[in-house]
This record gives sequence, C-alpha cells and structure tokens, in this order.
Amino acid sequence: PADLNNVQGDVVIGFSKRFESAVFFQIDNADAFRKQLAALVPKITTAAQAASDKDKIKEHKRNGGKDLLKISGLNISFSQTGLTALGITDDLGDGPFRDGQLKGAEALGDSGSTVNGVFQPNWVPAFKNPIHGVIIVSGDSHATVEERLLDTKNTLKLSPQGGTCHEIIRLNGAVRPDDQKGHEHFGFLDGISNPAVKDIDTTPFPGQETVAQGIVLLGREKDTPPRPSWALDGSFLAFRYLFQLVPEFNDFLRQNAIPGLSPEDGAEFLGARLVGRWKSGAPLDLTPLKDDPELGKDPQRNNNFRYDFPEDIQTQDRCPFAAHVRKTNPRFDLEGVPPEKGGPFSTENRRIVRRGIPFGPEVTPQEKQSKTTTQERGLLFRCYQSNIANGFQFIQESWANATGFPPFKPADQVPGFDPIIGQVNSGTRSMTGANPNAATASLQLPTEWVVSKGGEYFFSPSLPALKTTFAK
Ligand code: N7H
Repeated sequence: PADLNNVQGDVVIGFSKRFESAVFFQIDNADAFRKQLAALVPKITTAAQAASDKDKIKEHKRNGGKDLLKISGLNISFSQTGLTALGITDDLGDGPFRDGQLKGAEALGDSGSTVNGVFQPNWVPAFKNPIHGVIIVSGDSHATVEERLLDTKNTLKLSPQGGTCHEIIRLNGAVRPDDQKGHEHFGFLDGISNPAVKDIDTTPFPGQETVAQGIVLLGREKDTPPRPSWALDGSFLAFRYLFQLVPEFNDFLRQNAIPGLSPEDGAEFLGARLVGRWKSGAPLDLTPLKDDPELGKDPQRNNNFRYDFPEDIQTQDRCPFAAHVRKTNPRFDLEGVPPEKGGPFSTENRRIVRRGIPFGPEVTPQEKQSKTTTQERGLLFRCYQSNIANGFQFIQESWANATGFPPFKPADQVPGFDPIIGQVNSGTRSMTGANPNAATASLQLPTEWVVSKGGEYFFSPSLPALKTTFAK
C-alpha cells in the first residue's frame, strides 16, 4: 500500500479548510521552473500531514477550543500540456487527460455553439487557453491562504514578467457562513459520501464503501492501464468551474412544489427529490417523507443506505432514479441487478473522491426578489480518480446525462436527466419520479441550473515523482 508521506494531501485524506484558492498557471521557462519546483516540493502538504492536521483540529475541539487553529494545505498538479511544456514525454495512459477537457466539453454536454465546424463551449476565456498546472492552497482563514500563496509564488518565482511561470486565472472558494457551513449554494449539505480508500481510511462509516487503492492512486491494486513507474501514487484531478443559478432553482421549486403540502413544504420536498437528500443531508432512502436533521448530520447513519428493496424490481417510491446522488452513485441499482439480468454490476471503479468548495457571495435580496442571478456563484468542483474515463467522465456522460440510466427499473419509468448536473448542450431536459405519487409523470426541467464555465484535467504526482521527474 501507499506511504502517506508520498501522496499529496488533497488526493487522499483531504485538506481541512474554510478558504481555498486555485491558481491556474502557464510555464514560461521550463528549466527555471523545475529548479524552483525543487525548492517548493518540501513545502507541499502530504497526506500524512493532512491527516495530522485533522487530528490536531479534533484534539483542539475536544479541549473546548474554537475551530480557529491555523491550518493550511498546498498541492500542485499538471495538465498534459504542462507535462509537455516540461519536456516530460511519457504517456500516462489516460485518454481524457491526454486530450484535455476543452476537447471533451461537447461530449460532457456543456453549453456552447459550433463555429466553423468546431464546438466552442461557453467557458470563460482563461480555460480556452492552455493551462499547464494548478496550485491549490487552503486554510482556516483568508489571511492564512494569502500568506501561504505568497510564499508559494515567491518560491516558484511565479510572476507576470521574467518569472518561471505566470498566473492565468485565480479562483477563490470559501465555506458558506453560519448555519450554511458545509452546504453548497442550493442549500444542501455536501461532502458526506466519499469512498473510503483501503488501508488509508481504515475506520469507514456505516454504509461507506471501501475501494481498492488503485481506484484513486495510479499503480496500485486494481489500477489497470500500463503506467510509467514514476506515476505510482499519483492521481488524476478533474476540475470543473460550475456556476449555480440559485434564485432560478428556488423559483422552480416553488412553481413546481409537490402538491398536498404547504407551498414551502412542497418546494422543500421537491428539492429533496431532485437531490436525493434533504438539505440537512438526510437521505430520502432512509427518510422519504420528511426531513430528519439529526440523521442528516450523523455520519454513523447518513450514508448507510443502498436503494435496496424487497421487491423484485427497483422503484422510485422513496427516491427518484434521477436524483443527483442516486445517479452519481447508484449503489444497489447496479450492485443488486440479479444474475438473470446480467448482474450484479460492481460500481467500484466508478467511485471518485470529491473535494469541492463553494465560491461567490450569498444570494442578495435583489436576486431573491427578481428570481434572477446577477452575482457569480457556484462550486469549484474537483475530484480524484486513477482513470478519468471510468470516473468523472463516466458519471457525467453515462449516468447523469443518460436518460435511460439506471437500467434495472419498471419499463414505463424512464429516469431522465440528473436534474442537478445532467446536461445536453443546452437541449431540453426532463425526469420522472419527482412526484412520489406519480412515478411515470415527466417533469420538464430548465436547460441548466449548473452551468459549466471551464475546467481541465490534471495529474497530481506523488512526492517522489515531484522530486525526481518534475523538479531538478
Ligand atoms: Fe454532486 N448538490 O448540491 O446538489 N452532490 N453536486 N456532483 N455528487 C452530492 O453525498 C452538487 C457534481 C457526486 O455517494 C450531494 O456527499 C452540486 C458533479 C457524487 O451517494 C450534493 C454540484 C459530479 C456524489 C451534491 C455537483 C458529482 C455527490 C450530497 C454542482 C460528478 C456522492 C452530499 C454545482 C460528475 C453520491 C454527499 C453518493 C453528492 C450537489 C456536482 C458527483 C448535495 C450543486 C459534477 C459521486
């Protein structure tokens, strides 16, 4: 198994964070960059350090301390064009990584238009130009992030003129305030369900699935393609710059509130049906008719469900097939398919390690009133996996965007799109099962509430690879 001193901390374990910045950069002078990188490598946060930071925070809280320990994390990752700029020519064996995300944007379903026969997604310009790498800096406060980032820039000699590399775009994320802490901008508790990695997350929560190390780390058990030896213990990072149309989402919930309840409760219930969890985090599969905030925040219970039923076919009585968390981790919808139907199908190699953070301000009173987004906000989505085609890309294209998925269901119930992230290049979307009393009824959805404005695929090398293959 991997040594946690060799793996970057964001890949496994994860950073403890309130604030985070992602600085996307382009390399100008490969030799000089490699030299400065040698000085940066000892400063990079390993998984061992990230784990010890987590323990420190726990200890601090146990002693009655407020959650203000000074903690920060630093990681670095490179795109295919970044490897090429550095003169690293070994093939990492991952198609989507090699091609870059821009080329795959149309297939991912992003909105855009075709100009002279070439699809152009509606991305911000920064992501339409080559990005060589990304530095991720996290911390307990804005000041901690600034301090660590300044030191990183100085160490790397990242500067607009005459440095080793320069910044293309910087994106800043922050945990939302007060009782929305840990919730994404639509209001739902996030970061509940990640797979446990074998021999690393050794005490999984009930219902938390343990995956082989090679599902996340290259070169480990169950990682299949041939890799250069230096790729061992690295991981692919899929980054997505996703805007969220929050007032529009809330307006839709009110307009289409589930009947038979007060308008507020009907809207709340519809929101839960779209996501598959209540805003508190409580899964519909365990509490299908009303929220249970105690369950929502209890890690011993809030992931302990499988969508398994005593019936001989899967149903969407408790949770729609298309609900975001069911589409993106179908559990028993695949693992419970009986042998006579060709099953069971394992979902192990579809699992990803998610590490997103919200960006942008809270919804303003004006936006609420006009039901129209005027401020940019959303999710700086990122996830790690050893194989992008099996992980992020498969979940987006073959599950969220695939109207027939999951397959093992009553013939008259076409699940439709994942209402949160499912997309088809601004085409029309619908789903069934939103109303628990009308499983076959189709609900028309807006073309998108989550709008992709950019992204890239990166490789997060191990510490030994950074020292020997990347730095000099
Ligand atoms: Fe999702 N949301 O607020 O609705 N996501 N997601 N996601 N997501 C999850 O279980 C959300 C996105 C997954 O194991 C929760 O931890 C939003 C992308 C997966 O049961 C909530 C955006 C992809 C899971 C959200 C967004 C995924 C998951 C419940 C974009 C991959 C775990 C919290 C702005 C292609 C499912 C939790 C499981 C959970 C939301 C993006 C995948 C609330 C707003 C792009 C695998």
